[in-house]
Amino acid sequence: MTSTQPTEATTPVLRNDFQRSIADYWDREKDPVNIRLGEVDGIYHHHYGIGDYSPAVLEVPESERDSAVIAEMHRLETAQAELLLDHLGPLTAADRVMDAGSGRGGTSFMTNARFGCQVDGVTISESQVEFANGQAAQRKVDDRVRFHFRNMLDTGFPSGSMRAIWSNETTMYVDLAPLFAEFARLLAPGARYVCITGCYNDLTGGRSRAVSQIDQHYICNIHSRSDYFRAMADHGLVPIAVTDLTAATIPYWELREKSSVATGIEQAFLTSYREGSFQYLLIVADRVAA
Ligand code: GPP
Ligand code: MG
Repeated sequence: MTSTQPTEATTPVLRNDFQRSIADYWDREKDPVNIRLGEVDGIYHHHYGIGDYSPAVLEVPESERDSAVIAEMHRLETAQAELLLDHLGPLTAADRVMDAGSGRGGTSFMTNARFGCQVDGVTISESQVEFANGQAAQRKVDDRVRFHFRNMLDTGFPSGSMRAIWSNETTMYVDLAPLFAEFARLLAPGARYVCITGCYNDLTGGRSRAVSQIDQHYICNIHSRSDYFRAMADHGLVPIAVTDLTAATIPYWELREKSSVATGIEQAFLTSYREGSFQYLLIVADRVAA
């Protein structure tokens, strides 16, 4: 059986000022759009939603409308994570998987609940590590679900130890070549990588104004669609399914724009998705031995 503890990574967790600024952002982050949604059922997400919202939530009496909208947004975010999980398996309790950029742990807990597998989440935010490990203890799964202050570019986990890896809206924080090199090292032959991401559309050219606004808002660097497939091909990650979720995520942003927890970035997402300069993709790939 492989060790559950990371071995020593070869570099410091935070490698440069850019990574320190990202860690600082997430260490401080306590936005109601994430906290209030998480409080609905104790699953805290750091990603967006898919599927149609029920228009009825906008018609409930005013005193309860805010809570109804929050619960509906949370339902759409959970539906997004469920779709990601649909592509991770089959997994068993004997398997070990990694959440690359694990946030407050939402997708990790859902994965453990569905498959019983061991989950290691990595994030460069120490506050997120502390929060998510607290959640694991509270949920009594801390023997199976663990969060680590680790850099997903250099996790320190043993080679070939992971049966699956996912990144749920985190790849825009790193360069894809070193990221997929690390994933290829960690994944056993035939193991699965699932990526949900926003990427800019090569067909419409470079970064649109709205895409640049999203980059600035989150201090990230959104990659192009072609960047993903080139970097995957270069690192033995062979796509088996690609789903364009752009149309499916627009309703989430329309509801979020009307909600009390809107953050101001909603228009940039709606504009870029509607004009076609930005795409919300699910990419499923298998690790093929080099
Ligand atoms: C959402 O996290 C995801 C990111 C910050 C990465 C950017 C994603 C893209 C698809 C471009 P969140 O749930 O913490 O964001 P928010 O606080 O806006 O809800
Ligand atoms: Mg959010």
